[in-house]
Amino acid sequence: MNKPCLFCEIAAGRMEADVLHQDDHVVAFRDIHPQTPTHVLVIPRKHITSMLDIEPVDAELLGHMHVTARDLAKRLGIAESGYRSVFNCGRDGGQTVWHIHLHLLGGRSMGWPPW
Ligand code: DGP
Repeated sequence: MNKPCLFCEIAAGRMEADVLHQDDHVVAFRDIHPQTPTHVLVIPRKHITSMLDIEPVDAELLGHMHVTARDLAKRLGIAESGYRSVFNCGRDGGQTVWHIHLHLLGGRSMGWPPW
């Protein structure tokens, strides 16, 4: 039997996470290995394996993920100083969990380009 998707399990409440927001379409929770003082993941409840698999029908959902990240940035006090929101896609993009997630990173100055 295939292992259940980790982020589907979190979205369904079957696996523990520090959830900061949830609604009918998305769930946001703190990353277990934070890379910045504030590091939150915004995921869709709908299982989408990677950004390679998004469809035109998902446009509103993806927009909602960004609006959710912006609202959380304000709530968590990182909006004024600035933050980064990023989707990692595939091996070279650094993706390790195969359910799309928007990283919301902030709380310190970040460099560019990423290495
Ligand atoms: P990515 O490398 O872009 O696929 O990011 C996956 C992120 O997911 C990574 O920053 C660590 C985080 N993560 C992995 N497993 C768990 C978990 O069980 N709980 C939480 N909260 N985050 C996790």
